[in-house]
Amino acid sequence: MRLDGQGLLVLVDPVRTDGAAAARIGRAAKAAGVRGFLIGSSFDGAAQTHAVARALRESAPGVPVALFPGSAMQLTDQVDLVLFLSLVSGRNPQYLIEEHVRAVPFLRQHPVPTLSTAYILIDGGRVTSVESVSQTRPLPADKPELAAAHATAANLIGMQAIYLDAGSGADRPVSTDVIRACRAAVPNRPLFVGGGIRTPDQAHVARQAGADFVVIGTVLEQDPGVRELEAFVEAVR
Ligand code: 1GP
Repeated sequence: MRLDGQGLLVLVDPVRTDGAAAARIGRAAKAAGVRGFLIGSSFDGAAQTHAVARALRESAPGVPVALFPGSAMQLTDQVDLVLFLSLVSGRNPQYLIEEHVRAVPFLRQHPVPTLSTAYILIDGGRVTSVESVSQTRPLPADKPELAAAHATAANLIGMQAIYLDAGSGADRPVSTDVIRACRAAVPNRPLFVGGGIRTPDQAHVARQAGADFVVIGTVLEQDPGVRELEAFVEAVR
C-alpha cells in the first residue's frame, strides 16, 4: 500500500499508546478519512512498535502505516513504508548515517519499502525529545533561507522527501515562511510538516503553505473522536 498524494497523517507514539488505544485511534482515523499513519518515538518504543503497528493495520485496513523511527531498534515489518530519516539539520553522524547502516540486516531479511527523508528540525520554542535524544540543535525558526538550503542540499544528494518538524509537543509549529521556502526550494518531492499542530486551522495553514502531509500526534492522545479527526482531515483537504 502506497503513501502518496496529500492529506492528514496521524502519528502514534508506541511508548504512550498500547494496542487497544491504537485500535481505537485506527478505527476513528479510518472513519474520518485520514490519509495514513506514522508510528514512532524519539526514545525507546522498540518493544511496543510491532504490536502497535499491527493494531493500526488491523483496525484501519486500507490506510497505509509508515514507520517514523527514532532508531534502527524500532524496525518492524508490520508497516507499508519506512521513512529512512536522516537528521540533516544536525551534525550527529549517528542520525545521519549510523542508524541507517544498523538497519540494513533487518531490511535484508524484511524488504519493507523505504523513503529516504531529509528530517529537518526547526526550533519550536522548547526543547523537544528529538533535540535532547539526538543531541542536535534545531534550525532557527526565523531563518527560512537556512531551512531551504538544507532541503535543497538533501534534494541534491538524492533524498526523496523532506520532513519539517518542530518536534512533538512544540509550543510553535513550523512557520509558513519556512514551509513556503522549503516548498519553493524542493517543489517535486513529498513535504511532511508536523510538530505542535493543535488545531484544524494550524493544519490548514501548513497545508496552504505547501505541505503535502500534515502530521498530528500529541493533540490526539486523549482518545480522539471521529468528529475531531474529520475537522483536521477537512482542514488539509
Ligand atoms: C512530531 O511531527 C510530529 O515528530 C507530531 O508532533 O506530537 O506535536 O503533533 P505533535
